[in-house]
Amino acid sequence: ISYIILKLYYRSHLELREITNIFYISLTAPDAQASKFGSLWPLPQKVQISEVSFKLTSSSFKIVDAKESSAGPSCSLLQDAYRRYYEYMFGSTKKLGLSKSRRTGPSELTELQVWITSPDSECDDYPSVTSDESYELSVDLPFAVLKAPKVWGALHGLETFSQLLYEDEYGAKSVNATTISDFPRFAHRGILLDSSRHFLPIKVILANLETMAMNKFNVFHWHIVDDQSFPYLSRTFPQLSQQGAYHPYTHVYTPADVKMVIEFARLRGIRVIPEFDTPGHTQSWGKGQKDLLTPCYSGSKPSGTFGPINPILNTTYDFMNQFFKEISTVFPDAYVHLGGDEVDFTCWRSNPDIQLQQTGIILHPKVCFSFIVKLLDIVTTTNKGYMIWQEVFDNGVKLKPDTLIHVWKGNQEQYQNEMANVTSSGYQTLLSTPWYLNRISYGQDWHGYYKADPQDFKGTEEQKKLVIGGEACLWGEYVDATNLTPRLWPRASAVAERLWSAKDVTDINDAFNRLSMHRCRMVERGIPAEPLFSSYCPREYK
Ligand code: CP6
Repeated sequence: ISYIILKLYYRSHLELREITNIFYISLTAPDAQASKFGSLWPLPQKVQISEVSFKLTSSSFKIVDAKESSAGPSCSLLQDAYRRYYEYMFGSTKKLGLSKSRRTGPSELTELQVWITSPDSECDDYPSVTSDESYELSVDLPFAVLKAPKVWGALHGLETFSQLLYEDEYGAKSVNATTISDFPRFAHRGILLDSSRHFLPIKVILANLETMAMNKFNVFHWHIVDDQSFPYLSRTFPQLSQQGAYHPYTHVYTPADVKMVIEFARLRGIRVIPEFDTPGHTQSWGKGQKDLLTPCYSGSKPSGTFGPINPILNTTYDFMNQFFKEISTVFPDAYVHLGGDEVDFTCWRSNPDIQLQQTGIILHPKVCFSFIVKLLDIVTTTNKGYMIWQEVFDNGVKLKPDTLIHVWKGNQEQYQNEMANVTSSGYQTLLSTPWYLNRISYGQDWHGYYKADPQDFKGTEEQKKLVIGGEACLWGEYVDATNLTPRLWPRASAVAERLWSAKDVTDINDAFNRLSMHRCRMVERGIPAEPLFSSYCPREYK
């Protein structure tokens, strides 16, 4: 009986929501909280919002291809996006047939025309680090126009347009006459998720990709395997996940799952870069691949434990060759992340065969070198570029000139020195150190994320140009499907604005006001993003 009562209460609760919707729809945030940029996040490069406002109605409003556009009805990436954004703006899919019969008011905006201006829209391509993400948006009568050279800019422009909508005091959808010209400050704006410490169900990954698009992030760095588990189902080496995943069927990403993630991301202008971290962080690999890991010794006998990948066996490199050949075909992005961080040398040091190869001298970083040099050669033969954690650079490994060095360690002074060193050696770099979102503390820690600037270090203009962006990292030791989304959002949104908006967008009060509204928007769109501070959202009900 109590179960039935609970169920009834839950239903009446839902109905109440409908009722309160009618009466309280006009609640808006107090004026003192308003930014002159409304709820735009991340802030576009150039924005002009006028006082003139137009109404929009779900029955009349349409998103259409401009006549001159190089992408038409056959571009499903855009058609999909129109549907998505129509739903975000009006709460449901358009009912066909209604639009023609209704008369429209004098100051009603009825159309957003999307115009891809370059002859090649790139509709069927994958996004890359050189993709043109710029767009221009003009909201005016008789229709709004979104111009972009490529579909990637159009996707961002649709998000921006949807952020311009607000409800007037009667709850009617409105938009002000606006001109926006926008492009990203950095080309690489990423989120790292870790699916090894906890398995992340596909739907959590997809919800995260959807939220990334709302924040104009464009790289999903998939730290897919690590010591704790190996959920990647390899066609070539199925025993890796068979033995190394938390569960061989339920806690794996099948080829179909991976394809789905990559396509879902592509439709949102997001690249998927997988990380297969070696030679350390590979305990789970050892379960399904015999002799891959180094046997550790205690004195003259094997201790039964294993260390990093065994760098002195030819079989190691045969395996690596086949494995990365597969990875290069499964993941279409031009880059893979090869890790190389936190290699523990004690096991290598204990192993007599490795000692022998070193002729007794303690040169264990050299062993690591030789492994990484060989791995880099292998990956180069698959025609991929690579990213690596900063340790590989710190150890002086010779790298291809197009290698991306991912900085993750140290305090502010240390990471700024690292950025200076990496760029003075001519390498491109990405920053993550100030954006370890897995670290939590009481209070508004997003302030720190917001203030960090990846180009703040001592160096020439040339060096600053080598900084191609950064990534917010959410390592998985304390995160699974239950808490991932609220822990990531809206804290990662602070990083999103730092990487997209102009360098001088630093007003923390204005940011707070816009981000509070942006967070409410994410909640309204079904993303359980946590609050920034004591507050309420205009459309939340008991
Ligand atoms: N796993 C791997 C990790 C971390 C790294 N690599 C890590 C280190 C320190 C913190 C958080 C995460 N868990 N493979 C470092 C790049 Cl605070």
